[in-house]
Amino acid sequence: MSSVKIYGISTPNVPWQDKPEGLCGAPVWRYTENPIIGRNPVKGVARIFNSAVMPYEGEFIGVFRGEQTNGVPYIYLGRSKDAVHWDFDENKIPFKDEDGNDFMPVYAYDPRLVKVEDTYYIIWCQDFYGAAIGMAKTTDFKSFTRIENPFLPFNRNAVLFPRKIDGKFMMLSRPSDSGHTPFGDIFLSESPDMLYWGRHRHVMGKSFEWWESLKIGGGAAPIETSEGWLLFYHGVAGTCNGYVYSIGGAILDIDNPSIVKYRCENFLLTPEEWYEERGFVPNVTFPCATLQDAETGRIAIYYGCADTYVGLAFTQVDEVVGYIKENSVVRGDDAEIGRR
Ligand code: BMA
Repeated sequence: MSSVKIYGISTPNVPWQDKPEGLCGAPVWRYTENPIIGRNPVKGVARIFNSAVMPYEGEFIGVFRGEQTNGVPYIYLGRSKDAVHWDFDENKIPFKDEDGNDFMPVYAYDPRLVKVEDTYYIIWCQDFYGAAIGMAKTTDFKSFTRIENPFLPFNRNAVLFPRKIDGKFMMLSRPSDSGHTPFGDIFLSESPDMLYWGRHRHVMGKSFEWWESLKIGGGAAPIETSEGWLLFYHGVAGTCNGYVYSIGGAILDIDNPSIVKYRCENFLLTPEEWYEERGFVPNVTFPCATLQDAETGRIAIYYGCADTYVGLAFTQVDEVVGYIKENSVVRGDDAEIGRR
């Protein structure tokens, strides 16, 4: 039993391997059989990465960024009994709009999947006269209704909280430009109805730490714990040889998540294995989802590797929260309510 409590959906069959002996640095360790999804995973798709999974009916379901063989990314549904071995639909997710007409985004990437009350929401990046956030909902993973885009362009990175706060849906996002944005902070927006979004607040900025000194972006849906919302996010360094994407950790105030309580000055995971360093875009570890079990405190992190593969890493809630707190540096901007 963990001393830091996890609230929300529990997943007793979360994939797991014990911490290896001699691990130094952050208490996050890779699955020894990584990557869990290799190249050419399904007909017409060259690579799957930056994807999100959830428990569903005792097994697992997920939305996957599939880079088609024509190079255009789209979202595919996948199912798994153990959350490690996945079967993918050959067809793209067939979205309909709210009038029942077919809806096919020009492109769709970096999907997140979050259950709020009885509905599953998919949030991704798509073209809206430039890169912007697209959304759809489903209750059965058979019909998918595209709902209104929450934000104006440009924004390429968004994830919902798994429950309402004070009666409002809450979403983290990272306003950007339409390209390979060389800047970016995480913001929070709220909505009473999933249609109108406002009361925007600044959550966290890029930091002085070199591994996240260019930009940051929300990653997996925040995990509700007795210490606050545990957020795994990505932080980017701009090097002379291109961007490097690492995984960071922070804890946000439970009632007002625009306030950062703790923020780890060290990365939790950074590219160092071949499947993270080598691929379509080298040196990328990009978290999009977690599975967690309240009883044991086990957390499995799903992350995209080098824009080519999906990797799995593990941590334990007491250890990772302890590490974030011990190594926390929260600067003025982050501790504020974030309104100017
Ligand atoms: C970001 C997004 C991600 C990608 C990353 C590294 O801007 O496009 O999908 O993983 O760049 O290429």
